[in-house]
Amino acid sequence: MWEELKDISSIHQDRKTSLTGFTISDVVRSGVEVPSSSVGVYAGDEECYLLYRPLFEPIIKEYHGIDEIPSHVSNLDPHCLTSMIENEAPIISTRCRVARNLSGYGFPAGISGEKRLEVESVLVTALEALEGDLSGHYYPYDLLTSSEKEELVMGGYLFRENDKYQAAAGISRDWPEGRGIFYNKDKTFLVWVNEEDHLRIISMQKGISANRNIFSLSIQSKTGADVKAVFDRLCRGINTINKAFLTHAQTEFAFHKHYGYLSSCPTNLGTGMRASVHISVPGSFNDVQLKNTCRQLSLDVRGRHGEASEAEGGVYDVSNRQRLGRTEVDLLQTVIDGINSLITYKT
Ligand code: ADP
Ligand code: DAR
Repeated sequence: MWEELKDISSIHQDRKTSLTGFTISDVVRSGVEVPSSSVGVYAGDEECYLLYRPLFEPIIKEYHGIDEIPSHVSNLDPHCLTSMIENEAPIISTRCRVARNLSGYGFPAGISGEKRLEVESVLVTALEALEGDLSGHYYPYDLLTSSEKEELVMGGYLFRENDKYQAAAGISRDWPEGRGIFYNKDKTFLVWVNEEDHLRIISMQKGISANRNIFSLSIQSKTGADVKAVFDRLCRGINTINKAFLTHAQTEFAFHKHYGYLSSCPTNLGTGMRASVHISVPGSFNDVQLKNTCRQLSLDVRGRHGEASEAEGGVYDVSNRQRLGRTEVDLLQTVIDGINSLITYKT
């Protein structure tokens, strides 16, 4: 990869983006400094995707499994879902999140400390305008106690500190200034502020009891991961926050007609959406079998505690891998249909 990059780098070595002065070396720094990177590049601002297009586009096509860069189309209408996850699926919890950045500001890898605090202020104003089941409070990260952080992280609600990829990319500069989390009283609607992206807008809720595995046909209780309710809450949150930006800050989500909603990492372009279920899988279904089957179903498998974690107690995080080239409804339908296929699988 680096050999191929050197040619691109020599062409672009004197280039800098206008807003943050991000160079191609800045873009690839994380991948160069952390060899375990699977992607290794981050954008410091919107212009990176255009100025360093020869670098980004092959990565984008490969990750999202597309041959051509599309014109992005969004569908945030839960009524367009055509099916639900079967009741017998042992879903412990359901989560749907999108990555978003504010247009006109450097992304976390390139933003200045002063502008990061300005982004936090704009976001908090918008979040305070949320009403009904979306209303909640903003908690600046540096005001959370260690035990509060631990409880929120272990509950799956809060980002982890010391991400080596983000540190190498410059995303963690001035940590924890300007970072924080917003959530409603039930912790079913949450917003991460100034972590990997300016916003991670999250809707999540516990599913049914986990005391059944993926193959048990004895339905001990009426079940069902209410994916539609989780998605509906997310869509209302996205739309409300974007309207608040337009009203209070005369800005909106960073967007490109082909790349969709622009994110720090190219894996989160397009919809920026990862829809995941935590599902209980018995020991007889080993890691390799599960990951191979999920790959065939266009699904990604993570551990119970997030991207870099392993399964715990037979619980896996299964979600859509693709984020660009299909709508939010289509990607969510892929997860629903994939889980319904998975629960019919016999080892
Ligand atoms: P992201 O989803 O934002 O890309 P991660 O995969 O690291 O990042 O997940 C972030 C946090 O969300 C982790 O603590 C993870 O355990 C939690 N999480 C993800 N999906 C679910 C889910 N379906 N139910 C409960 N918690 C979840
Ligand atoms: N760890 C980085 C990013 C991969 C995608 N995950 C994100 N963006 N959180 C890597 O290059 O492996």
